[in-house]
Amino acid sequence: MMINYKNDFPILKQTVYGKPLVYLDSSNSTQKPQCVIDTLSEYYQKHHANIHRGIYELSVRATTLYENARRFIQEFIHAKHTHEIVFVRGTTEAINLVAQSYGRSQFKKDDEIILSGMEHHSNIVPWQLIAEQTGAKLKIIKILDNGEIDLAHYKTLFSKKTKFVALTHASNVLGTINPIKEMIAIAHEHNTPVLVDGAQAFPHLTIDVQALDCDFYTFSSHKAYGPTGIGVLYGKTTLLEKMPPYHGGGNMIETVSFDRSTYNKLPFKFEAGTPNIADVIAFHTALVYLKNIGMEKIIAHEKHLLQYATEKLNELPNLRIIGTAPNKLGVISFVLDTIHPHDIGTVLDREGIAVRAGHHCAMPLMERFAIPACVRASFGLYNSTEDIDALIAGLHTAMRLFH
Ligand code: C6P
Repeated sequence: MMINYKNDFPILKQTVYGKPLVYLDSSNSTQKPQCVIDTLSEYYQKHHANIHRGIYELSVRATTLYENARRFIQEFIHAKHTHEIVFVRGTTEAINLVAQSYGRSQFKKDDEIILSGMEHHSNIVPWQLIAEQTGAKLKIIKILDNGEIDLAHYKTLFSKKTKFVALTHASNVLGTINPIKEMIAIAHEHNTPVLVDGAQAFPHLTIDVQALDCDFYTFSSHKAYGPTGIGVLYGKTTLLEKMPPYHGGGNMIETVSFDRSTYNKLPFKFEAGTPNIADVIAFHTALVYLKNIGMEKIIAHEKHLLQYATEKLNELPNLRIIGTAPNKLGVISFVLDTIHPHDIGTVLDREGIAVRAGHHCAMPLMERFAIPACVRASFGLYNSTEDIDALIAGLHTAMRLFH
């Protein structure tokens, strides 16, 4: 069951402060395999030209590579059509696009938007902005003590005014994998569309948007072994079609005159300007890399790491894991005694161990668990049980230093 792909990631071969680098911050951003780095360099050396415009060989080739990536992603998440895959800068932009385009055209005063109490700021603030602009209101699903969503509470939040539900597939702090299929079905009983924030789930689970029946699904390449600056908005055709453009500019139009413009067909209506061509193509390479390993294998590996780390961390006195749901990603957040999470992060850094310490862009969740911050270790396919042993040793050092 154990897999070891560390050698594919050149960055992981370095030392930090004279210690081998132990990278435990994949929920923040994953490292990149050599094949992704090579694709970027090869693209600029051999294939670059602007796309969808040129009639010459290079432009046709770049356009083909870009559109092949879209087709691969469509198949990877089991979307019905390629035009349901819209390239954006990342999850954050995808959610803002839906909030501003769908929300601005559909919400009115006193309409209600349901979010959960475990959302990342990227799935809170865009909805607050559109609520301020339209007079809509937010309703928040409670979180249980073990870090699961309170489904009973969720069901009570629907009313005639409910217009939208936006939920994370998995929490970036608690690791909880939410029962989104069930939650989407409940929302649909109330004729309410659902956006799923897949930033954390996409790189670590198999995603089938048709089986989930979600209306929108969003994710970022950089958390899935691809480059930064690129992400995807999946949307059902019927919804994307009725939404107005988000950005105006080249590529997204059909005709322009000073009286009026008409818009390009999907997905181009939402891809104004020259897109991030190279990173789309390198994201394709990252997904081929994942597919070749096999998502099932990656899932089993990360589950094993989670179990191992949970057992080891629970052996430490005065350590409290935040988020103990039975169904979790390879993400463990914790607080340790009275040692401030930032101090723990600093000590671990000196040992060559990269973790994240802070509020993890989920301040309402920190408040829910009555903590100012926590330390988070998160795993990728390149991690091993030795990395977790190094973390435990680093925590012992922190405990010695601060007592
Ligand atoms: N979470 C973390 O360390 P972007 O930055 O657009 O690629 O992704 C935003 C985002 C949205 N939703 C969830 C659930 C996320 O976890 C993130 C990014 C990182 O947890 C950086 S704050």
